[in-house]
Amino acid sequence: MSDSTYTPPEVWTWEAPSGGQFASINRPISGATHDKDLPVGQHPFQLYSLATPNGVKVTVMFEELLAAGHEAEYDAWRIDISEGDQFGSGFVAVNPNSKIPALLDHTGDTPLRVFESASILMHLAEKFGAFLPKSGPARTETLNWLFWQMGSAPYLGGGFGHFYAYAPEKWQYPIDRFAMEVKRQLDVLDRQLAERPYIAGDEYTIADMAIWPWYGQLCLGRLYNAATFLDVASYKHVMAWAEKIDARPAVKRGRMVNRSFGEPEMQLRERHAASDFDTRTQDKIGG
Ligand SMILES: N[C@@H](CCC(=O)N[C@@H](CS)C(=O)NCC(=O)O)C(=O)O
Repeated sequence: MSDSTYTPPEVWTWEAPSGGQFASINRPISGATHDKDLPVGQHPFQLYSLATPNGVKVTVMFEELLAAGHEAEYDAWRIDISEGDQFGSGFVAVNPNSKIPALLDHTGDTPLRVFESASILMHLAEKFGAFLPKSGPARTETLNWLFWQMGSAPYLGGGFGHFYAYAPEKWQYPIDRFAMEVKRQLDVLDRQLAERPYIAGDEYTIADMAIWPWYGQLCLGRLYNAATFLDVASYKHVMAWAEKIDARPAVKRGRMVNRSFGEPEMQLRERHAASDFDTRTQDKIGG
């Protein structure tokens, strides 16, 4: 537990859990804690994930690829990070960093592991020639924003979200620090979106798919219950873009995959076929 009188020891040691949501899964070491193989389904792409913003990036990409007519059928298996599934030996073999999302691509001679959500988005975009311009300034600008997201969102999630919503107490110093940074980032996006319909230009790309689950859903009031606190309504261009992307059918489906919270009709805990959206949501199968 930290307070203003805390003096860091010379060498940090791992003591009692620090409290707050997710304290039980935080560890200072990497690697597997238990033996557990991953399930493998029938499709070329095996996704191991959860419907957090980082997970939603990839399920939206798969659903957009399928909607555009690409042969991107996939099995999506739910990794329950609150239960420590990310520390099973099979998962660690696919992502040594023990974070969702992780993908096994079985389309080649040997299964190829792909981890880090931006790496997965790029891998799929290049494989199918979709949602990433092939060359030139438009490609560079798309990658600029894709990597902007990867560098920026930890301030939103691990910084602001952690201290505003999950920490065991409310401390003004970290909340001020990260609220200021998140508002600055929203302003960056707002100025960019004032000039163009999508984040990297005229086309909907993997940059939108990476940024929307975080900043779009924050503006739609779905993250940390912080929309009023951050006055998201004042970022009018981000707001309009967030609503436009939210209205895409593939985005709605992508949000449902590997989801185990919220309205039962929005929860498709595992996805193995397109028909699962009609027949296997939690309101239909219960349990
Ligand atoms: N930079 C990674 C971040 C992934 C990440 O932080 N995933 C979280 C869920 S959103 C996770 O798996 N957390 C489990 C843990 O920290 O043990 C990516 O974009 O793929």
